[in-house]
Amino acid sequence: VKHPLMNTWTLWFTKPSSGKGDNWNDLLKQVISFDSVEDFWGIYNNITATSQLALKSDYHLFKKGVRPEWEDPQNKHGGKWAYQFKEKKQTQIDDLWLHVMLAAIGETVEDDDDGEVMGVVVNVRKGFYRIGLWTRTVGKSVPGGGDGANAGGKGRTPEQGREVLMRIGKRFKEILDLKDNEVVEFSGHTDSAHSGSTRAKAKFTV
Ligand code: M7G
Repeated sequence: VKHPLMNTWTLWFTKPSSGKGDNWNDLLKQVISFDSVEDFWGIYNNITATSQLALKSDYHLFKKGVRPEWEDPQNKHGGKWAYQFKEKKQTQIDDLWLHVMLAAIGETVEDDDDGEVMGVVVNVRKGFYRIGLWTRTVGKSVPGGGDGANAGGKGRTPEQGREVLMRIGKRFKEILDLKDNEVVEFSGHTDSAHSGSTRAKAKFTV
């Protein structure tokens, strides 16, 4: 008997660019989808550990039906919490990323009706790893919010929206096992898209 997850999740991989001609879409590949604890472990045990990936690789674990891109309709009003691990502690990053994935698929980052968590990401970069958690909103209500898992932001006041987002940020920080003085930053995807990079100005911090 398999233990079902609350959602079906899809693993994506960004392969490192081989040259100047590559664009984001050529590099981003869907790997596999799963909806049980057992299938997650089967996949996890058979893919390359983050610490063994080449520079500029990413893993993305997103709810099925959501592309791990700013442009996806379900992400375009959203943002992400992120932290950069500057010292490359290779053994640590594998544990951290595993914990983040388990928190995502085990739905322990948000409350049942938040509908905010879209997915989690790990980036392998020169000099650091970055782990991010993508949310549906930037802490205010969004147009066209649906039901159930799609209800993120619906009917919330700005204060409530902010609270949900901050709570998620705090839990994410705990999952990453960070100290009080290690700051996790939230930024909206529109800012990232405009600046052409993830290094957009942080809106909130925890
Ligand atoms: P990054 O991987 O988020 O951070 O973005 P980095 O700057 O530390 O490497 C790197 C680049 O990948 C961006 O400047 C974009 O060219 C591209 N990129 C990343 N994301 C998440 C997206 C996306 O969602 N959509 C598009 N079109 N490009 C993206």
